Amino acid sequence: MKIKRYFAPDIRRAIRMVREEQGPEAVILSNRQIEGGVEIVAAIDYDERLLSNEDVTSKTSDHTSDNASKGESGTRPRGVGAYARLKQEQGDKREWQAQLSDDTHWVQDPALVEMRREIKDLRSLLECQMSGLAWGDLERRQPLHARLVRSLMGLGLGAEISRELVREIPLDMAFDQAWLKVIAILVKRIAVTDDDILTQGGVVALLGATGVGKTTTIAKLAARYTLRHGKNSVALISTDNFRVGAHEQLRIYGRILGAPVLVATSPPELQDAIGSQLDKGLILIDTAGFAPLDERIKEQRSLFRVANSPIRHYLVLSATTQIQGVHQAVRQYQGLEFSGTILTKLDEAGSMGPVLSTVIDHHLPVAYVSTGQKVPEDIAPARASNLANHCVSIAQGKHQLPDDEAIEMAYGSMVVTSNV
Ligand SMILES: Nc1nc2c(ncn2[C@@H]2O[C@H](COP(=O)(O)OP(=O)(O)OP(=O)(O)O)[C@@H](O)[C@H]2O)c(=O)[nH]1
Ligand SMILES: [Mg+2]
Repeated sequence: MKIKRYFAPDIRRAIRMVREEQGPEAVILSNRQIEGGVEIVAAIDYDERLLSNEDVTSKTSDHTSDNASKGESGTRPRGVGAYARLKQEQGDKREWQAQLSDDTHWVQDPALVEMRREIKDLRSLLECQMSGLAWGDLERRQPLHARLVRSLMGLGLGAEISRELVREIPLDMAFDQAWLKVIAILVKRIAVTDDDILTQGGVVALLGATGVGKTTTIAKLAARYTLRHGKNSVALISTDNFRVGAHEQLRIYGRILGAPVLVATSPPELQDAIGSQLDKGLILIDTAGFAPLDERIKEQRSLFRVANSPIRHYLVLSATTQIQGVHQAVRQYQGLEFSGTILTKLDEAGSMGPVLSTVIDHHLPVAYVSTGQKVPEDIAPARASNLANHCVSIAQGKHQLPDDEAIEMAYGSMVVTSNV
């Protein structure tokens, strides 16, 4: 039997570490919350008799992870190896066994697995029932609000923001009037930055998921800035060290615009590159796009999380992305402060609801909208009323409202989760 202790920031990652290293046969002996994360003790070739046997002391400490067996982790006992040491120190077998059984969590006990599955099924059944009840309740008690929420969700907006937008609407208002009021509230909730990049200049980095249009948008902004402020007013910096030939696209735009293109792949290089171009009114920094769970995002974040940096960050979001994807795109850059967002691919979007819900939810002002591939034509400063109108007109073009079941589920699960 081989026993090892694992530490991870959360239980999911800790279990993944166990699975990756010890495989599906691994038995999780215990888990507990400790400072900074979760500690799991897992065993492979698990033999229950060994744990109750006197010999366990030497066996477990032989195989426990280095830190645990050397006792580096402080005074608190950790994992099975630590329990064994505790036993040695105290010479009290019963106490050790009692502690082991108190803390042990038999994740793979078939009865527990079955029970957990049943609880999960019951929970989703209950949530489903409550979702239907929550929506039914709204329809019965506040029919105007229910109709408005349905229409807003038809624009692709999330359940929570839809409910918020209608909250202040008097219950006895005529629908058409109420609808105009709701759209006016929506307009107020969309913050914009009023052409800040092209008017203020400065050092600006565009970040965002792969293929959302960062490099194309940089070319559009650089071209527009050059048109306004003349030649030699812009510099471009590529930080994409992750892909072969990554700098080429930017170099081509730089050649066309007569703008220098520099490469920087570490914080000092980036600082030097910025320092060498301070005579320019606008320095635009291009970054590599990554899929949401790509580990290299951390490396990229550390490039930009530099104290007293003059860089303003903008998150580029494609309007063609589904709502979960847009939220994830924002979350993956947590820790970086964004001055605003740039919404791209409005020309291809089937709904503006997901990106608008996301920017409202995360309090991100919209700086620009991109409406096509043409450089420099297809970009404009964001206007809240245009965004809201575009959102409504796309949905009107489709002439379809979400079906009852979809609304019940989305609205109900919002109510259920906000009450948990
Ligand atoms: N339809 C449409 N296409 C766009 C828009 N903006 C960019 N594109 C296209 O989207 C594709 C990807 O654009 P890029 O600028 O290379 O995207 P990126 O974010 O730099 O991509 P990575 O560097 O790979 O992460 C290209 O074909 C662009 O022409 C837009 O507003 N509308
Ligand atoms: Mg690019």
